[in-house]
Amino acid sequence: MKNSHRRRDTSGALGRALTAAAVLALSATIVAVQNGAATAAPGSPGTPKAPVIVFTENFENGQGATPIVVTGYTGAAPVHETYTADPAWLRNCNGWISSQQNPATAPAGSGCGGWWASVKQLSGALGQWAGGDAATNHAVTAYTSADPGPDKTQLETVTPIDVGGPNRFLTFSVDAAEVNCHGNHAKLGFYLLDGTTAVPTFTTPIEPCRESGATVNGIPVGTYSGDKPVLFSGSTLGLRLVNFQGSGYGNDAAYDNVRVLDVTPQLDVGYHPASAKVGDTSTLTFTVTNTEELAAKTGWSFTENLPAGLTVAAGGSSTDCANATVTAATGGRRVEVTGTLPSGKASCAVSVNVTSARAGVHSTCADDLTRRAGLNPPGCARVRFTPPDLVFDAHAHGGRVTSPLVGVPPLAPSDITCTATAGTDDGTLAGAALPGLGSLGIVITGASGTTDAAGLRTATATARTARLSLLGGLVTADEITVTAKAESDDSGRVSTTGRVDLTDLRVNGASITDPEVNRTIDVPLVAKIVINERVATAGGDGLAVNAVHVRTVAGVDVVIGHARASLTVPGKPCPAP
Ligand SMILES: [Ca+2]
Ligand SMILES: [Ca+2]
Repeated sequence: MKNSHRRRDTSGALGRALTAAAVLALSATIVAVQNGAATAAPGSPGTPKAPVIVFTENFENGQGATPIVVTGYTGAAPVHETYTADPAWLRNCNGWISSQQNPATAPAGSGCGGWWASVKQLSGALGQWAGGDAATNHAVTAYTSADPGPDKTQLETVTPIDVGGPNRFLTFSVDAAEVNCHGNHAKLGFYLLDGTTAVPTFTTPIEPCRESGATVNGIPVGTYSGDKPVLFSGSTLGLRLVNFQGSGYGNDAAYDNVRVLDVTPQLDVGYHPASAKVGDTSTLTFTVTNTEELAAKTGWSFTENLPAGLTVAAGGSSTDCANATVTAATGGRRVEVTGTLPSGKASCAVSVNVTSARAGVHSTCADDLTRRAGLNPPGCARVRFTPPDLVFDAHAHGGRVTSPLVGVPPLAPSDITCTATAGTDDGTLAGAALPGLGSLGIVITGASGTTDAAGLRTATATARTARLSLLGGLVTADEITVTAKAESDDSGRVSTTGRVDLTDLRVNGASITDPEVNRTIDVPLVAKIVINERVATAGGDGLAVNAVHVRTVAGVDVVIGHARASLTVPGKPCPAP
């Protein structure tokens, strides 16, 4: 981790967050974490939110005018944090929580002697720097009236701090001050402890004398925070401060307002468009939104399982995240992503095209993430895939004649002709003579195109013809009803059905009931007669049904009871009759 040694910048986002942090009570912030309310809420992709304070220690709990050594200090509820230190940092004027409130005389045996006034001034300068009261602020001081030796632990937490869950991005900040900069400088290194593993928050130690945010009463002070947060794997952490400076010549410093901030980016999910036709694509966008300090967040990752019914569409994925790897196989349901938010970037996104072969509503929520590291969980996003808007075509008539001499056009026709909008048509006829062929009674026909609540479409045609007599009684019936229907399912597939109902049909003296499809009767030297004739139309997306089809040897073609229906995709030619 790189150390920023940032100068305090109260105009920046982190500055504001830290300023806000300074006025928050320790107990309030930790309660928020334990309630699980510390993580940022989803729902505002691209708009960074403030870091969440996981831990803050101002060394004020129960403090008054009497100085104590830091190992005797207990932090505020509910954590009641306590601290240890190497013995070298608890003697020779080291380890005192001091304040300008303290008596003028150094504590007995402290080793501070005549430096005590300077020790107290460090605490006052830090109080003024943090916007508090210089007269009452307490800070942990170390004036090294002897050599402490290098690389020793100056402070370490005893009670693990709950950070709300594993795999969080954490960063750290501390206020520090130092005097006697002509001597050797304190070199402070802070570590986050993951169990026994010490994760450094710096690459070069903090030296307030070398890089300060300001001077207060001649004392260099600053707020120092990591600019490259750590992806911390544990659910609890400890803190350790090591001073690499072994000399007691100089090395006279103090620190206050130790903070751990959760700067985990927020993951959001969204589908655009939110509604698409079956077979078309919608884009599932994962937005990773930084926290307000906009520090780099390196190596977050997640694995998303698409809801059942959705698959990755051709065209794959795209991202503007840094160092990103997106694995999303076309036709698959798994999306695996790793990436980085570069420093200064408010958000980045990963987009994956998805499609569905069937109509339906699909939701993507936090539970669909089988793996998530370094990201706050998303809310839910929904996408609807709707059936295609198929074109209705439906026609019915009671009968028609074509012949070399004179024909009869369709009787009582009903026609819905290749229209995208639902509608109906109907026709009636009291009766008709077919010249030289016979007669028929009342004819009632209907054609319709309908769309149900789920968007599924149906084209229907039906014709009813009564009191049929053809060819001198060769073909007679009381009533003939024919129906053709084309229906779409939620994938846009079309199925067809046909039906012929006959009441007392007689052909050449024989009674015919429940005829199979294309039942053919040959009357030699007179005619060929097909009952329940079926012809596929529209490439299989439609069906034509003739109840009775007579072809005479003289070349006369008679159809009694015709219905045909189809559903076709827009732009295709209208099916031929
Ligand atoms: Ca303090
Ligand atoms: Ca010293």
